[in-house]
This record gives sequence, C-alpha cells and structure tokens, in this order.
Amino acid sequence: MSATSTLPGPALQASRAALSAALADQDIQSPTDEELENGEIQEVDMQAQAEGIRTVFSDPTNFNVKHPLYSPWTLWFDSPATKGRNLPQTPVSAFPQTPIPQTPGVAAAQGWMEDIKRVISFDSVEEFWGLYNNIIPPSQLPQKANYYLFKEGIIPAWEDEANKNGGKWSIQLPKDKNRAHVDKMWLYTMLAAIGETFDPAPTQGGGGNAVSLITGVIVSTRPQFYRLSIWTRLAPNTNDDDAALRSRIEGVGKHFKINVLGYSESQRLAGPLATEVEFLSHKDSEKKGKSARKIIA
Ligand code: MGP
Repeated sequence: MSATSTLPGPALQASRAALSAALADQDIQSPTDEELENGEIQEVDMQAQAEGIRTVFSDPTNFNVKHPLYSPWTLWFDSPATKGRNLPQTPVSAFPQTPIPQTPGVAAAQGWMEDIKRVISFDSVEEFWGLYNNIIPPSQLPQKANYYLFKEGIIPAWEDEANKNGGKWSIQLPKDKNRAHVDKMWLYTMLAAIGETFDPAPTQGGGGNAVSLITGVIVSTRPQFYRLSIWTRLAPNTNDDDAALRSRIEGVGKHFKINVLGYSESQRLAGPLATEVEFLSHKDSEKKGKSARKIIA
C-alpha cells in the first residue's frame, strides 16, 4: 500500500486536476501537496479500480506482450479546474506521441482548445487499461467536465480537417437515473472506438487504405445530465448521392445504441433531460440547432 503512482507526468497531473475538481465539486477537502506528492491519493484510486488486472504498469518486467491497436489514440480532458491552468502537454517517453499538428484547423480552434488538456497517447490494449485504471471515472467528475478520446493527430474540435465535414451521434442521459451506468457506458464506448467496431468496413478487407469514419468519442458531465458522443469524419447531405454514406452513418448509430449502450432497436429514449441516440452534423451544431436535420437511431 505504499507504492507511488507510476503514471507519467501529464497523465498524473490531469488525474490530479480531475480529482481536485471532483473533490471541490462535492465540497470535500482537497488533498494536501504532501499527500499528492507521496502518491497516497493516487494509490487509493488505483487499488479500487485496478483490482485483478495486471498490466505493464503494475509489472513492467514480466509483462512482455503488447496487443497493438489499429490506431494510436490520445485522451484529452477539460473541466472547470483545468481552465487557465498551464498543465504540461509535453511528450511522455513511455508513450508514443507526436506533436499537435499545426494545421489551419488547429489554428482556427485555438480559443476552443485553450482549456482542453492533452493527457496521453497510447497504441496498445495494455496501455489503454493502464490509463483507464488510473483516471477518474465520469460518474466522479465535476460538472462541466469532458473526456475526449480521439485518434492521434486529430484534435477534438470541429475545425480539425478530419472533423470539419463531419458530425456526431450523441445521447443525453439524466444524471439521477444513470449515475450507476455511465462509467460502463463510457468504457464500452471507448472499447468500441479503439476496437474499431463502430465502422468496421476499413478493418474488414478495406485494403488498409480505407479510412474509418470515427474520429473520436466524448463523455461530458453537465449539471443535470451526461452526454456520450461519437464523432464522424463525414455527415450525409440530403441528396441521393449520399445514400451509401447515410447507411454507413446509420450503422454507427445503431451499433452505438444497441450493442454498446444496450438498448433495443425500437426503444424510445427521449424524455425529461434525455434524448434519443441522434446524429447532427457539426455545421448544424455550430448553428446551435437552427434548421438542424437530425437522424434518429
Ligand atoms: P458543448 O460543450 O459541445 O455543448 O459546446 P453543451 O454541453 O451543450 O454546452 P455547455 O455550454 O453546457 O458546455 C458548447 C459551446 O462550446 C458551443 O456552443 C460552441 O460555442 C463551443 N464549442 C463546442 N465545440 C465542440 C466546439 C469546437 O469544436 N470548436 C469551437 N470553436 N467551439 C466549440
């Protein structure tokens, strides 16, 4: 019970920021610097979450097999506690990372990206579990926080080249009824993303050149609800030429609703503070819903 955290710097700092924010939100006294320094707070969280799972983080010498993912992914985080705080975003030697590409999209999203902190990148199943077991689950995050898990090289902004013509499937879930389920829903959403099951065409004989529609997944905590979102590279127009794309996008939504979230196809979900699983292009999101064309899964 005395091990210090093995998380690399930025992941540890983001986790601490999330922890302080969660404690502040619940009006619990924040840990002292000394407690944070010796890793006690981190360790309690790891014990609770990592029970029974051995990864490269718990046994770096005897664990010698890595299961590579189809793509590397980057976790990003923001909350009221990260706003205006200069958490480091430097690469971590234990993880393969590339600098944020300085594309026009990134420059355009500068204001939006200011408070969103890059936590870490990973490209194997083992590194995913190492990260997952060391970060605070959505049910314990403060209000107005977000985790963004995006393919490495794509920033979680409409302005990114990979997102600018896309859209998102999302569902809003009232907090009171879903507090006990949201962590599993987020875990299954992340697993479907990194396992590439949302849009499997490119990995099933797509010849390696086909590109998945999925750019990232997000969980958001708001005062009265959670939101889970799946971002896609493209969004269908209304014209017939888009029939194939529309059906591929609808496949993503159905998989999300039925296989990931566990609802039946015919189940209607909208209600007070709750929405259906629905798709909106980012262009329509920017217009804040004015004349928006939603697709319902
Ligand atoms: P949000 O956080 O996605 O929606 O966007 P929410 O949860 O309904 O609103 P909140 O106020 O409770 O957080 C909120 C606002 O952030 C949007 O209306 C935009 O002004 C801005 N915004 C959101 N996104 C995803 C982007 C983005 O990708 N780029 C830019 N420039 N602004 C964004």
